Amino acid sequence: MFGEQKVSYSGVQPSGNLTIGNYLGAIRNFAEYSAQYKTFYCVADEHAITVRQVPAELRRRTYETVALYMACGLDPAQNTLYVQSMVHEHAELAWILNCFTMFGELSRMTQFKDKSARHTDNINAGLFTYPALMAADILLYQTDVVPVGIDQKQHVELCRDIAERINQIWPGLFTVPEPMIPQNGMKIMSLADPTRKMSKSDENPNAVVYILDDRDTMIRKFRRAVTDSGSEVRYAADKPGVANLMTIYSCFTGKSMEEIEREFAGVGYGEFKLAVGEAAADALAPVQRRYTELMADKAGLEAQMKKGAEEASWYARRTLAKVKKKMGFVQLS
Ligand code: AQP
Repeated sequence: MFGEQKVSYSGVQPSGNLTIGNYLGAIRNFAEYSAQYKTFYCVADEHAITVRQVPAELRRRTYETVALYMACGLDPAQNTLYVQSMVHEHAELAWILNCFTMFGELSRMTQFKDKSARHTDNINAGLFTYPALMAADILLYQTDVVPVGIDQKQHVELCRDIAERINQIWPGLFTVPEPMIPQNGMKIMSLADPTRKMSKSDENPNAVVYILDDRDTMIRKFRRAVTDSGSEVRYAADKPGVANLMTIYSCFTGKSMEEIEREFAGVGYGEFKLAVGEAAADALAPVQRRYTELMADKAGLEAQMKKGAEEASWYARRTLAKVKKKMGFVQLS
């Protein structure tokens, strides 16, 4: 809560090309919140370097992510859209929050366990303390709600614990945020292994559908998606591959699971997978067209980044100044 205004905050890492998981679990829901909240959306480039990045690619994907946010319907006049590394208060508050975050808490984070298992050659301290930076992102803006996919719920819960711990010492210093998780699309799974989350950094490109994949590529990937034994299109726990495809189809068409089961009763998986691919391609075509227009205007994107960073800094500075004063840091007038 900033003054009288309720705040919504979320971010996406430019750590790879954005997937339909990022889209359905997070970005496509973002635009609607600006009616109700003061909204902040960040391109989390500082989070991205917890895994080794190629600098030129990180830079390119930062532009692309800003353009994709806008192509997915985020109007910069109504939402503060900015790049994390352009607002230095994030890194500063993260250090302070590190000093209020326990080793045991960080050790329990499933994302740390997953990513340290996947990147055994680079289990760096930033990967471990990632949730303290994420808490800083959220708490800097006195955030009330954090729209995220279910994979990020554990980090938002830790952020709440950190805020409450600090508020016990200095009551009211931080707003304690709530995660806001969409009912449908909360976790889109890999097309190659439906027991694993679809992730933009997955090394198998056939496991992942990117927002910017062309129509033929999308359809080909869905056609190859792992399904289960049998041939019935039915939503069930013992059919994780089909259930995942049904979730994707439902998100893109708005149809319920019962409607989908009826629509594909008696037809094989082949026809169903083709329909999922076509629905995804149809829904994403306008986003792709708008994205191409936005990317053609690099100066326009940079102007947007500058405006967003200035807006975000105004809020971030105020919270950080209050926190530093409470910490006992000398503040010169
Ligand atoms: N598969 C998913 N289903 C639903 N929501 C998802 N999100 C990510 N994957 C899925 C949501 O997208 C938002 C941005 O995520 P992020 O970029 O901050 O990081 P992440 O959750 O770690 O996403 P990735 O794609 O898995 O990135 P990498 O591979 O770099 O780790 C978040 O709201 C997230 O919940």
